Amino acid sequence: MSATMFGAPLSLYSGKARSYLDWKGVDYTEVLATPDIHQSEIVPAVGRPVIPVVKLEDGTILQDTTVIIDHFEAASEGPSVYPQTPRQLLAALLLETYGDEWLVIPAMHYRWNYNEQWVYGEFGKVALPDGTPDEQREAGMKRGAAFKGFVPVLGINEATIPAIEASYEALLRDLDTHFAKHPFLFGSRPSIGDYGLIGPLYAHNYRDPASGEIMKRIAPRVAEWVERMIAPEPLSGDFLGGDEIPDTLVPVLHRMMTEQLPHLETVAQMLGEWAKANGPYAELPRALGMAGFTIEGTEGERIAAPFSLWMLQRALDYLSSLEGDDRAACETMLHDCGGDALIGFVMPVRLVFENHKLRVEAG
Ligand SMILES: N[C@@H](CCC(=O)N[C@@H](CS)C(=O)NCC(=O)O)C(=O)O
Repeated sequence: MSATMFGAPLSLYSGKARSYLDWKGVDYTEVLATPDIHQSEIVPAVGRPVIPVVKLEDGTILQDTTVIIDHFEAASEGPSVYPQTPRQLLAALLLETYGDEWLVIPAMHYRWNYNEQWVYGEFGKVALPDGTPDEQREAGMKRGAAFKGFVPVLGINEATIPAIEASYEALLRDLDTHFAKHPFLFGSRPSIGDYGLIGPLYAHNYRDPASGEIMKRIAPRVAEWVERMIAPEPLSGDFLGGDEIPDTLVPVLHRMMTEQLPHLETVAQMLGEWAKANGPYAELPRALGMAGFTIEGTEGERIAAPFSLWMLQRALDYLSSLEGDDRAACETMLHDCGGDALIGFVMPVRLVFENHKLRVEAG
């Protein structure tokens, strides 16, 4: 018996987990996360209908792609998706946070504003795998409505759409330049940063037809990277020597520091206030309210997700574990990509993600 992944073709985070498991050579079977599977397997174990979920041979349930990846990284001594050198590891952790928690904005924008009718059919294939296309479409519209509801709370609206598109297209061009020189972010091996980016850039922005057309037109080499990511040669490749951060990644990191980091600073402030009011033992809500952001000079507001700070905390913990030359090298890298605010970034409280729940660490 092998591990099972409950997922779906149209799901952002399923795409992230699947491409990792395939590169890692994990023996697993993917099972479509139908409503029956949610009811019998996922909700009883995780507490809510969410994918992807991995069920190990001994019945252990893993949820959250980062938890899934870390489980299989710890379980084997083979090649790792975590670079072993300071700048590459820090940059990779940051880019995982950027892909997972920020690029969901262009992913959801292009899905719902360019592919809405098509994607209802895709939701229907998961909700009612044996239904006729008409039945699937109807079921898909019901299921899809919940996801469409995320569009405005992610800050996607008439006022912000031009900026979201300008930023996304610039990102595609920057990545296209990068992938002209390197197969993956840090060389010939995919890193945890590549897995962060693949979620939005595969399931939504490559696989959704109208979005895929945009990617292939503006950035054909990004589409080729997606194709390498989803059909990998297991355990292959190496990270660049000398802890090199390719120059071509600086604009990508810079975009993260300009857009996502100031938003996360606001979320951190809100978390501090929430923790004062609620104490360490309360379970955190998925959103602490709405928090501002600026993309390409346009202001918007999106939900303030404390989970994004849990992701960032991983990078901050790594940075604060460093001393001497390693720390200096990372600080110079952050400075060069506009990330000075990360050097002094103080989490108001520590976050713990345990038993599928996010909470404030006591003490
Ligand atoms: N951070 C999580 C996110 C999982 C997630 O949000 N999955 C989406 C589908 S791609 C989902 O099931 N959303 C429904 C929900 O969370 O209510 C991960 O990395 O696994």
